[in-house]
Amino acid sequence: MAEKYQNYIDGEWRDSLSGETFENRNPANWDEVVGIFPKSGKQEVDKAVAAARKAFNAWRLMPAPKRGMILKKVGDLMTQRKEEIARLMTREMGKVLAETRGDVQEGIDTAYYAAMEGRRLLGHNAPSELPNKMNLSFKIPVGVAGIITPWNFPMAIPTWKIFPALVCGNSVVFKPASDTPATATKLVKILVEAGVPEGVINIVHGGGSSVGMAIVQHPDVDLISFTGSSDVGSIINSSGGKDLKRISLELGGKNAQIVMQDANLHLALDGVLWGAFGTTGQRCTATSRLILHKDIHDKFMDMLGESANNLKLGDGLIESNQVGPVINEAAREKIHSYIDIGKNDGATMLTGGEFATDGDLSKGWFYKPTIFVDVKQGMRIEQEEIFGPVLSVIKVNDLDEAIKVLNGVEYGLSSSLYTQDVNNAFKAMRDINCGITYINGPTIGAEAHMPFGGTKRTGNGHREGGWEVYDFYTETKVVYVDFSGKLQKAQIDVEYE
Ligand code: UN1
Repeated sequence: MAEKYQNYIDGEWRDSLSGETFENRNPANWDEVVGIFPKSGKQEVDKAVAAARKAFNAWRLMPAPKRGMILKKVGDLMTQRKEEIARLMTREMGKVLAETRGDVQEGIDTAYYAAMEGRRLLGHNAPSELPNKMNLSFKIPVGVAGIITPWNFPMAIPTWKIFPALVCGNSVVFKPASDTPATATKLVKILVEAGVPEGVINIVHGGGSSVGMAIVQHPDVDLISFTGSSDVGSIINSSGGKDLKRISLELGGKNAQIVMQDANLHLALDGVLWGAFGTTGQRCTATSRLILHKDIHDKFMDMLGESANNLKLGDGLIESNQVGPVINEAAREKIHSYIDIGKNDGATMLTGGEFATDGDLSKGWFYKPTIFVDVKQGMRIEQEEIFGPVLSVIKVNDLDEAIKVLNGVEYGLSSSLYTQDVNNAFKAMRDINCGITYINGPTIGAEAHMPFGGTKRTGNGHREGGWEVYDFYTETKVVYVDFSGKLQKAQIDVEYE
């Protein structure tokens, strides 16, 4: 029997009000039901938001270092349960164990960073223009945070949002992707066990258009943090934005790796295999374009085509497998639809382009690593986010052209340049219009303590991770203290020679 899961609202585990449920199946073996979840909607969201609002006042008054200590315990519990969570995550969304362990580790790193941030949350002080007066600023929480997360990093991404939200003193209503509700529930159980009070953390399971939109439109939710597609992000932005909510969006990518003629080609090969086919290409940071200098194009393609064919597909629970399935049937259909699109636009398919169905693979959503060559700037496979194991290769004449191609998309998340020439490296660091650039590393693998996010349609200017995210989850409060004992007027009682 598959395990039955519940919502967590106002300190209680509860079924949906209607009693309706949805199933979550293993993408590597669709016969396996991982769990049964409450199918919820606006009414459950209303209850969760009311609980979060009620709990907010006491939580905001708890000293931030004490809130940080709860997050320290969260990190310790995640460390103890790392393997158990990683295995559940692999069953739930398919990526291989080494990667789901990494996903949990990213959450642990985020917990310990948040724990110590409870002792920082620094404000400023600045001199006053008047005597016997002090000016300072400090951070205060925003209120109720609505957190909506994707399935590709089912632990790391929720922690990027929930941990800073909590340490800053906000209460949280959390809607995880309906493809990964089990991992999300594990996280909430850990938060509760570590001592997050009733009502401060709530989880409501269900679809984006029901639960997600109810959170975005709720008048008592003060801020929204969402990771997902640019199209959904744009809907959230207009819907929540009209009520002047604070909104952080981390959206799509069409990330490219450039390989120059002077690069270490073996290093660049390892980089592109990991960047393009790790997580089955389902990262916002995945390498979906490879921009090759003309002098090494043919040689590099010989090396790459063979290596991509040798990648071992299979159930991520088996340690020797390198590439898991894609998340679900709709995703596989979408990926496959790009094969005809690429061919019709004139690209040449070098390898892949079909479902992988040998043996046990026939029971899951497996797709062969796919490479297109002869791709030209502007083709749809070169412009659109496919979110699967599909790589488009573009040949260029020099670095200027490479950067122009790299920048010529509507997204700006991650990017990479392989070169041994220091001048090329610095030029790329300056001129690539993305939130993240790797030199001699693949486009994936951001570290939890660094700001994460992108330019253009990748987001709306906010960053997750690192120190910057703490600005998103706080308001700046400015205080002036006048201890002169008389009325002093700024700008007026100031004598300048
Ligand atoms: C994502 O794909 O949304 O940098 C997040 C990386 C990971 C996070 C990816 N640490 O690839």
